[in-house]
Amino acid sequence: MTDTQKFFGILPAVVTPVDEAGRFQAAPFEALLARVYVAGVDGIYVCGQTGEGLQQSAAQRKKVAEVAVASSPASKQVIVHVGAMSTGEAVELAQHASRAGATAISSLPPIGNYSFAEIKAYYRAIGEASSVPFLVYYFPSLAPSMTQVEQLLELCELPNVVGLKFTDSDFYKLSILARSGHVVFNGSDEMLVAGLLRGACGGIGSIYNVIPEMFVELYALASAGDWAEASALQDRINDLIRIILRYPVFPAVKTLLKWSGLNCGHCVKPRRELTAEETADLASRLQGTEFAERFRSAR
Ligand code: MN9
Repeated sequence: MTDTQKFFGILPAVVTPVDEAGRFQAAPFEALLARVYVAGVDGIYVCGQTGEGLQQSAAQRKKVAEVAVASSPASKQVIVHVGAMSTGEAVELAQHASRAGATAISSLPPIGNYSFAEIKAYYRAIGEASSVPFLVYYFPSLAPSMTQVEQLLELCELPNVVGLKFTDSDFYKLSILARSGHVVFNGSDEMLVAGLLRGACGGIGSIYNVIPEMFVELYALASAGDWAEASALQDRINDLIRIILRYPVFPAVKTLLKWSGLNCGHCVKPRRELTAEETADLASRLQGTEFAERFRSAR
């Protein structure tokens, strides 16, 4: 099986349930995974931005990765984000995830004002430490020195790198990467249909936590070439995303999960909770939408 056949479909960037002190809560995490797999997702992306990997200790991230692998059917893709503030810690997490049974690893660029040469050395070290495929996480606002398509193609040549998680709206760039034979996951949930049309093999996203089956259906429609229906479904999804984006995304997603009967606790500080006013506003905006019933405990 080639890499482009091995990676596909809908992968929620799953939230990490934590208590008020930021300690990982395995039981709601297992319940969330069971729920998204029942909805038909093809895998999960663990401890990324949505999963607040960078806000947790390395020891806790290893635990989350282990529970993620243990709670996933063997046929599902478990991609563990190992990006960290230092190359050393990212390498340690990459080695751990490879041993723990992850399907692949992934990493954001190092956060800070680094040159492309520094970023490339970081990715090389992680790729060399990994024994599973590696997906670079392209997120231009976090790393302005890593935005040119030639640079991204260069990173795709590093050891074990098979492609990227692509969070941008430049679908010209996306299409070049995909046509060059690399695995490209779309990262902007509100533009998934556009990414799929231009060659993404699937999508990884935070909104998939709350409406996984709608994204599964969108992917099925796109795979069948039914672009008109896929686009209409994207519009329905975006009615919810427009509401969510009025607030900080990750606490909003956790609030919606709670309202759908799955308490995933808090976000890791310094990420704040929604205020009482925002929570009431979110609840009232859901009223009368097709999502009202799903998040019924908001009433
Ligand atoms: O890349 C996610 N982006 C971030 C993935 O986590 C910053 C997306 O899933 C967005 O949260 C989503 C809403 O804008 O598209």
